Amino acid sequence: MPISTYDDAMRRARELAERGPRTGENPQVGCVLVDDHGTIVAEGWHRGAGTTHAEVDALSKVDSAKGLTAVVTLEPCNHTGRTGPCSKALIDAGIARVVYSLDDPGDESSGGAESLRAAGVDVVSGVLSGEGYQLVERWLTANRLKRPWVTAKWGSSLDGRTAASDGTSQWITSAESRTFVHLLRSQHDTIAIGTGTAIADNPSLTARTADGNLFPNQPLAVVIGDTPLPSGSGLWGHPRGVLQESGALADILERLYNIGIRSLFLEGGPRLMNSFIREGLVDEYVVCLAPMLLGGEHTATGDLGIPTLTAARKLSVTHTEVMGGTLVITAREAH
Ligand code: AOF
Ligand code: ZN
Repeated sequence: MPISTYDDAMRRARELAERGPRTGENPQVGCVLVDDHGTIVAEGWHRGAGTTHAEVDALSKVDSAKGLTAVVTLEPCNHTGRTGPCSKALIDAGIARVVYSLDDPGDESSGGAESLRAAGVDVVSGVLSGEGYQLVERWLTANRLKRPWVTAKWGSSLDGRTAASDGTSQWITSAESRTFVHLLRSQHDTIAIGTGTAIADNPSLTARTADGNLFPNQPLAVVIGDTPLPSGSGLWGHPRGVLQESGALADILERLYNIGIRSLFLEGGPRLMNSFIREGLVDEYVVCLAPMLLGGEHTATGDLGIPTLTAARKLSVTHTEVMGGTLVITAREAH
């Protein structure tokens, strides 16, 4: 069958993958088993670290998988982690062909395609890989850089101020854009702020819906800086807990990666924001611009160490949306 025959099955596998959690140590993965006519006979998906992988989930739905094709969004793993190797499960089940989208980048988990081929299974890779990339981009980036994906967010006036001269800042951006920010919080493993901000604002750092309820997924609160968090801080009551970190940012991010953190939502203040940007540790910016002017010295970022225009950090915009009058811009470093 031509490779394009599997496009619909791959799209379905991706839909199934999206049912899994967007946060956590493992990627979202979906799998469908198709027969010789291209008809889907079983579906599976991964429900997060520690649970069954997508392929094994799909295999569990059929009495016999002999001669079937497995269409998977990620190369089947080849290692025994918290669960056994999917390559072996597929071989043992008598799967005739495996069609997948993206290679597994893991040092231990990769190599599934080779094992499958060695066992006589027909393997096709790269099917709809462009579209599939978006789904696991954060996870792939984190794996490659061995640090969490970092989304930096700030809300400011049109002239880039995050507070008025007297420090008042609640609220500059619209309620609608703030609700969106809470959704983004719930889609990250951690929220990070500087100690100064933690002390000055006493924020809750929880992810809440518009009516004030907690999202099922709460990011871990991370406070970065040398000053200890005061005993009266509301963060001690954070539902996921609070972690205090100090030292070089690269080391902090490495430690977070090593405890399974794959994404971090950075919320300021300006000094911490500066350090992340200067060190090239931001993967995505979400900037909420409110239609007001504040002037003054409370700028979103301070000196970024850019001496001249040609050295500017150039960004490219990936999305814009007006939410309750506030312009929300999503941008990436241009490469
Ligand atoms: C697959 N199918 O559904 C997923 C895969 O600790 P474990 O056993 O859960 O293994 C985690 C690794 O397995 C993860 O880092 C990634 O490389 C791969 N994820 N592989 O074949 C799946 N979730
Ligand atoms: Zn697996």
